[in-house]
Amino acid sequence: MQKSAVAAGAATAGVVAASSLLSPTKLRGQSEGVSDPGLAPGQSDIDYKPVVTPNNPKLTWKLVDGVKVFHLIAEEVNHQFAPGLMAKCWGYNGSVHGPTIEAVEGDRVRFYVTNRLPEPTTVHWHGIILPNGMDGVGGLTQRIIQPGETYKYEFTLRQHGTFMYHPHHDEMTQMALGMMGLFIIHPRGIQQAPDRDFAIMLSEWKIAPGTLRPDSTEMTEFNVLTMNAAAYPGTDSLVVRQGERARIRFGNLGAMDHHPIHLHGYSFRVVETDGCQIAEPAQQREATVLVPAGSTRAIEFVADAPGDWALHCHMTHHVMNQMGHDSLNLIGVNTDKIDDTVRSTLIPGFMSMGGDGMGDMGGMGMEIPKNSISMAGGQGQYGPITMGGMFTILKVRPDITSYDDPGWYKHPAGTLASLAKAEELRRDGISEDKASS
Ligand SMILES: [Cu+2]
Repeated sequence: MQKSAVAAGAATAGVVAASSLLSPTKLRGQSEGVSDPGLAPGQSDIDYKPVVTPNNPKLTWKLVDGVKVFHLIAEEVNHQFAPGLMAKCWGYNGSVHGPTIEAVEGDRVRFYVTNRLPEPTTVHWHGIILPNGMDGVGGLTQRIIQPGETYKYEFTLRQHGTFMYHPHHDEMTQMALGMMGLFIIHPRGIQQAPDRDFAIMLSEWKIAPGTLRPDSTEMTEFNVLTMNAAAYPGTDSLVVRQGERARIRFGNLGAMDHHPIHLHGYSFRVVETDGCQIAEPAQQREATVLVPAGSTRAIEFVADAPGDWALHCHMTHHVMNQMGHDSLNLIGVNTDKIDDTVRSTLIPGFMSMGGDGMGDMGGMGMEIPKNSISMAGGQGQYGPITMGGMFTILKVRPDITSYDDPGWYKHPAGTLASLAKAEELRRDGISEDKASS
């Protein structure tokens, strides 16, 4: 494709279609990869507004003869999911997940991939329109990259949206150990860009309490659920100034689960599925967006309501950390005798948990195995927050001058749930003795 033809396509692309640089009648072939030089490299804050990836770095690049050149190094990484939980994972460039790749529609990109793992790997560019031989499927479209080797991928970006990258060799092992990343392609021009643009990769892990290796053979019992490889309270908040237009992109490369991601306080529009923009009349308004395995979704909303708004997976076991899994069901059980017996015969100081529910476990500071995190999250301004894992906080504030974490929201008088006063109960005819009065 000639540069002028690409430019003409880009000028009319707008928000219409992800594959806007492709003529619908043009057949895509193997030659396009080498004959398509792309456009002039897109520049930050001129051609695009950078995305924010909480808890995760960006992949840097350099310009060589008009091509953006990136270098991914697949390697073992000691990764912290939250304070108190480390694991030996596999990632890229010292990061788990891999750094976010960010580029612009029309860019020509070249990726060098160096394999420092003990086994072969490849990189697949998930959702991206490219020549077949650049698709990164070991055995099918390329030879696998042996330990110590460096491979080269090169193509021109012909779409914009939210995409991903991951190995396509020994996927079960390599992705369970953390090898995945976001690949954001911006449209050319910042006119349409939201004020705040966040991107979050969802994933799931099995890390037995006290161990250091994620278990890649696990099929169902995942006990560390993450956003950008962080489990709450390790997740960074998403900070937005009141009134700004915000976009949040989600990708899901977890092994087995789909994640219904719920945002409190807002109804948002689902604006993108798998890197394809949805025309405005067809955008669904929702409060929960399902992000299936192997998919991306993007939502947008005007952040008109100030506050600390929970943003989390609505699978209740996906907002639990390690110690909430595989425990005994003691709901309704009087555990006094069990505790006495265990203390006197087995473990001095033993205390069973869960007879009255599990909410206490967030705040008890009970002793847990080395290198593990308690089932529930952190401490909020009003007490323990009993969610961990795939949970973070959207912090919307008026008149902030920086996007540093602003701390807890100060609730204006009369806008905070509080203990009912006796005169209020009397006034409204509420009897605490008779539930059905
Ligand atoms: Cu989930």
